[in-house]
Amino acid sequence: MNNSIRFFLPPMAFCLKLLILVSLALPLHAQSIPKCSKPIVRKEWRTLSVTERLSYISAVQCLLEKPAITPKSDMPGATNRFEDFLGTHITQTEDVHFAGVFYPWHRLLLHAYESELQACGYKGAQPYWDWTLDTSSPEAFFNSPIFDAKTGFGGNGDWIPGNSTHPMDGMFVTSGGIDIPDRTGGGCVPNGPFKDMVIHLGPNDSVAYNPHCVRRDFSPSFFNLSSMDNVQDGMAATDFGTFGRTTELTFHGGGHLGVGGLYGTITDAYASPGDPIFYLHHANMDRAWWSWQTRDLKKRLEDISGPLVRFDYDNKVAGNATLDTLIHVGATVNITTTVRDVMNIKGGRLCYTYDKVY
Ligand SMILES: *[C@@H]1O[C@H](CO)[C@@H](O)[C@H](O)[C@H]1NC(C)=O
Ligand SMILES: *[C@@H]1O[C@H](CO)[C@@H](O)[C@H](O)[C@H]1NC(C)=O
Ligand SMILES: *[C@@H]1O[C@H](CO)[C@@H](O)[C@H](O)[C@H]1NC(C)=O
Ligand SMILES: *[C@@H]1O[C@H](CO)[C@@H](O)[C@H](O)[C@H]1NC(C)=O
Ligand SMILES: *[C@@H]1O[C@H](CO)[C@@H](O)[C@H](O)[C@H]1NC(C)=O
Ligand SMILES: [Cu+2]
Repeated sequence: MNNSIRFFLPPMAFCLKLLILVSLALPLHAQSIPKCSKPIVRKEWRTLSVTERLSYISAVQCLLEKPAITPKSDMPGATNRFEDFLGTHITQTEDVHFAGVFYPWHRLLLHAYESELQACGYKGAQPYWDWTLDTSSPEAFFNSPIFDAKTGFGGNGDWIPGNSTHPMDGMFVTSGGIDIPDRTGGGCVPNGPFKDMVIHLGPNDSVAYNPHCVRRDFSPSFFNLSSMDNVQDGMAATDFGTFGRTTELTFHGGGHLGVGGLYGTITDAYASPGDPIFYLHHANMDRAWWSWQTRDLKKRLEDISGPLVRFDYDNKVAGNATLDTLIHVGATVNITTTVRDVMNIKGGRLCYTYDKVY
């Protein structure tokens, strides 16, 4: 040590200062990533108190009453804040399904929706619907607390005849041509806080102004795709590509086709977020992904793949999604970020967790 340094710092103090500098440097570095010390906890719908359930429902109704932010020139039909989210799903459907960003994109959408509910005074976290609690029988499914007429989202629609090749006059087949032999409904939401709820975008990929009711068409055998067997099968996947590709068809399909059948809103590949249940279904999708991630967290916080172009699993058209692939949710929140930014639900822009994992 030379004399000039010794002049300012006696040797002992110099060592101390080094120690302080080193110990400061570590937390400073960590601080550059926003800290998530108190994640909000997402819980299963039926485990919320009645008051909590009603406050969630009120917040959704608040979104339905707030004016849309999306410009009419982009989306002539978008009429309220709830439909800003519906619209961003409609316009991006073909980029974010059967593609690598399927799970990350929906994680971002759910986070944005959850924040918007909180801006409406909701104090909790986005609840999820664990379908595996309801697949044991058709009765269990029909009587799920999620469909409760007072403390839930209302039940099945009235019976409307028809099939995929011969729908009833004036009815739009939302299932994309899939026939649903054991469907049971098709009518508008018959009861509960969302009775006869009207959306103004859709069906299918239309963002024109088209008021129509939200429909349900319960189909027990399709709902069974969301069974615990299929969840366990997904959990057994050893890489994200297999996990994503398999489960988008199995338990993801179960929630959509089981509740939406042939005519229902949530069956619609584009306009499914027109049914408020969509967000509880997709919260459980996100929980399934997180459950899978936590089984080998260090590795799976970075494991992403799957085609950039939908259905291009053999990469004939383009490559795979990576951590640097951009995802976007607009216009309500207008977030553009990378897949990397949503890999960890307790880091980056996200700060939530689940009370239970699979
Ligand atoms: C799902 O399948 C099981 C086994 O076949 C059956 O017992 C059960 O009733 C089915 N559940 C529904 C909702 O149809
Ligand atoms: C659909 O309905 C039409 C008219 O009732 C019937 O002729 C046809 O066989 C049905 N198709 C299927 C696949 O059930
Ligand atoms: C839904 O929209 C897609 C994309 O424009 C189109 O290919 C498909 O034919 C539409 N489906 C129906 C039933 O109109
Ligand atoms: C894309 O990801 C899949 C797994 O999802 C993998 O099998 C395939 O090799 C990857 N393709 C490229 C070009 O990296
Ligand atoms: C969204 O944000 C981007 C910049 O991040 C901006 O260019 C764009 O105009 C914004 N869009 C809307 C609808 O606000
Ligand atoms: Cu979707």
